[in-house]
Amino acid sequence: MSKIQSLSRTAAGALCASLLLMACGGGSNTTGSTTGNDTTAVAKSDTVFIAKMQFKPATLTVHAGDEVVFMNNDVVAHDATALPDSAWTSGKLDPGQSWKLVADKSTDYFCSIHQVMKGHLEVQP
Ligand SMILES: [Cu+2]
Repeated sequence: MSKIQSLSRTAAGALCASLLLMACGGGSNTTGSTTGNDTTAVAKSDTVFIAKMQFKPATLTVHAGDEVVFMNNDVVAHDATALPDSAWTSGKLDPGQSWKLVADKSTDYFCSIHQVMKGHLEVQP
């Protein structure tokens, strides 16, 4: 069992490495011919993991329009709810569930189920 796992991990690592190489190759081929600002318009996706009664990272910095995924990796249900006015909420996320938010403006947030759990989303223009 452990042998199979380490084999597949190696395969995944090799795949990642070759993808990285391809990405690098593509980038260097096109750098001279495309306008330099293209990448700033591409929305990214970042993830806040929920585990052991904490949001990780506790402060996440993104750009407006980026996607923020809240992923519950804990063994109990949580949510993510904007403070102080509940401008948005994930609703209850059971273990293994996730929820996506498109970042709009900076805000504190918390878990309304466990109100000591707090996080901050820093949104840059
Ligand atoms: Cu919670």
